[in-house]
Amino acid sequence: MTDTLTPILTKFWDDPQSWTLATYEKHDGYKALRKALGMKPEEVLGAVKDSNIRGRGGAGFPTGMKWSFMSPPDGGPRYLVVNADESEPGTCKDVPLMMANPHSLIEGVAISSYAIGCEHAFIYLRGEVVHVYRRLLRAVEEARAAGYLGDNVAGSGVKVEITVHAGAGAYICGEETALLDSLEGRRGQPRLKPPFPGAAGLYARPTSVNNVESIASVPGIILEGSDWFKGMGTEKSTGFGIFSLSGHVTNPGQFEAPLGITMRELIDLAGGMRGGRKLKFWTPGGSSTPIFTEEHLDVPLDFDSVAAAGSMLGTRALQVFDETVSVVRAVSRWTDFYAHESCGKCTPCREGTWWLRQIMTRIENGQGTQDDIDKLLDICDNILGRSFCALGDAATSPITSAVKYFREEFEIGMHTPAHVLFPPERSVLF
Ligand code: L3W
Ligand code: SF4
Repeated sequence: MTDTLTPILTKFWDDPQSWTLATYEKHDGYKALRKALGMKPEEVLGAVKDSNIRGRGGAGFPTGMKWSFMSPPDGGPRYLVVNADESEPGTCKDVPLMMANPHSLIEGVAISSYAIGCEHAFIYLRGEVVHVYRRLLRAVEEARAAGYLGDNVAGSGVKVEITVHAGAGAYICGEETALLDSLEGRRGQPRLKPPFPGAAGLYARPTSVNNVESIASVPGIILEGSDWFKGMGTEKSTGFGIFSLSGHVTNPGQFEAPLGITMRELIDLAGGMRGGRKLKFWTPGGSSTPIFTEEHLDVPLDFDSVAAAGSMLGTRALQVFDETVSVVRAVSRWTDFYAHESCGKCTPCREGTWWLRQIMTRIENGQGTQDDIDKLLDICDNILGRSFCALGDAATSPITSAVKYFREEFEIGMHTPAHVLFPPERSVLF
């Protein structure tokens, strides 16, 4: 760890039994909950709003604002749903956080529920991560036995229960309204918005859907104060975040740092490029965000700077690809993924991703035709902004950005297969 890093949520991941209540309490765990219960719910909400924390699940919508958009209490139930369906290719921050430090999420859920008047919160987990499901169930049991959950949280008379629910493993269930449908027991497909979940969400009741890392950051904001949080990051992207670095770096992993750190700094922290090879391209926020190249290494990784440079910060899933990788093959794999995960509800995405896959496979195999690049871009144009949810748009991002930076490689794909140009045995990935 260097001075550039801000280990907060990751602070004691290396402790033995870091996931237990005893370890969490040793590191001031649940102190923030006691402090929050001594405040009025609107004061807790005010502190989160004042911190300017923006959602850590990809879109960067301000968390406090989302909470204050919920319909006013009417005596009926209100829900907090934690989106723990981490499925964006390259994203690996919520799963390690829930494994190593599940109580930070549970304490965050208890405080956030108190702030928005929710007595029953849900954690919706992607179905494949059975080990995380078990860990969360155990941690919720521990917290309940210690009086941090239940009918009388920490003796305050406040009620907060948590249900941990495992989905069935569909990428679309990370879209907040598809997640709610799935949680209600239906096939997960996006709902029309508005109404936003804040007005009519789970069981048509006011609901806030927030990412794991957003909620796990709340105890720190309450305990240390919103100025402490705003002291990190940039003016419009406050605080810290977990950056997951994967691919061709010497030491891949999770790096918790202030928003605004650059990819150049992060690659240095990860021990540089593996084998001293040259960087070819990288994703700032998973495969759903337009790719970047070497020219973007000094772009501050905050929401606005990344957007100004033509991509999205997304989930800070930084996938690094060196010069041995075929960009066509990498994009082709991502296109397979989107075609497979398209829920089929709307035509541009359902049909368009199928066509993108046909063309990408042709080009990858060196069997592209002269007008295939134009066709790819034309199909992307017909998906982007015309799909029902963000998945359709996301499917176009790797293609349009890869053609922008590496058009030549697509042109070579008219006659030379990617595996000839970039033999897979030279590269661990792809
Ligand atoms: C009330 C309004 N609420 C917006 C709420 C809305 C939602 C949040 C953000 O997509 C992105 C996507 C992926 N009144 C509101 C309002 N809200 N206006 O704010 O909404 P939105 O529509 O900007 O985004 P989204 O539909 O939540 C998320 C990108 O993130 N992404 C992430 C992918 C995968 C993961 C994962 O695996 N963990 O997150 C990657 O880049 O492409 O653009 O809550 O209700 N007027
Ligand atoms: Fe389903 Fe794709 Fe349409 Fe989203 S864009 S609703 S995933 S078909």
